[in-house]
Amino acid sequence: MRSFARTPRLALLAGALLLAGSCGDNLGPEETMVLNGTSALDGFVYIGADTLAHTNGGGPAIGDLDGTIADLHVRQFFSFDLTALPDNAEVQIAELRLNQAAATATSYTELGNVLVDHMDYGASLDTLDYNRTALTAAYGTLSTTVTLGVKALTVTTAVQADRNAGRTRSQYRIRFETSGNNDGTSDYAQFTDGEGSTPAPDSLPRLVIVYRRPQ
Ligand SMILES: [Ca+2]
Ligand SMILES: [Ca+2]
Repeated sequence: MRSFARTPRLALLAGALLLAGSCGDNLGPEETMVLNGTSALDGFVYIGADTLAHTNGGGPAIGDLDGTIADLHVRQFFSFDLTALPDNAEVQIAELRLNQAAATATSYTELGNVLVDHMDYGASLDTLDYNRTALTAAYGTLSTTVTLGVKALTVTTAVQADRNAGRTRSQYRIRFETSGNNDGTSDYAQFTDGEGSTPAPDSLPRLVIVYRRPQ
């Protein structure tokens, strides 16, 4: 239901842009491309007693796992291949859609909201990416609640920046505002990765891009 609730908003925005665009510019009609996440590049990174980067399924999560290992923190990463977009496409709207498949009951009250960092972590995911300097840190808030389902964030300027810089991927890191609290109880959420390896992998990672091309 949540994913349906998001769709009209995008359609509404797209409609507004279409009206604006009809006032004399030389751009063609809106076109929409839905990009799936690149599963080989999405995954999670632990830091702490068990530092590792994992891209092949497993147990993706953000938050802390200190119920198992003291002060072990984890973040998730997502990557989208932009090369299918036409070279002359002018991005009008882009929306990141990630499925929250699980969350511990007090994860948000203890660690805060889920933030998105706009990243360039390149052609591999490694342990340095946990703390790698973002292109834009705290680009936006993806989720404020344990409620499961698809969470959406408008990332138009991030995708436009990727295109302007000639990057072939649009990449994101998600994390809680507080990385972890080392309270002896694991506090985490799980967002579905490209392999669909979380519980309830109903919706895989998506980047929806509305663009127009010169006529
Ligand atoms: Ca993966
Ligand atoms: Ca904890």
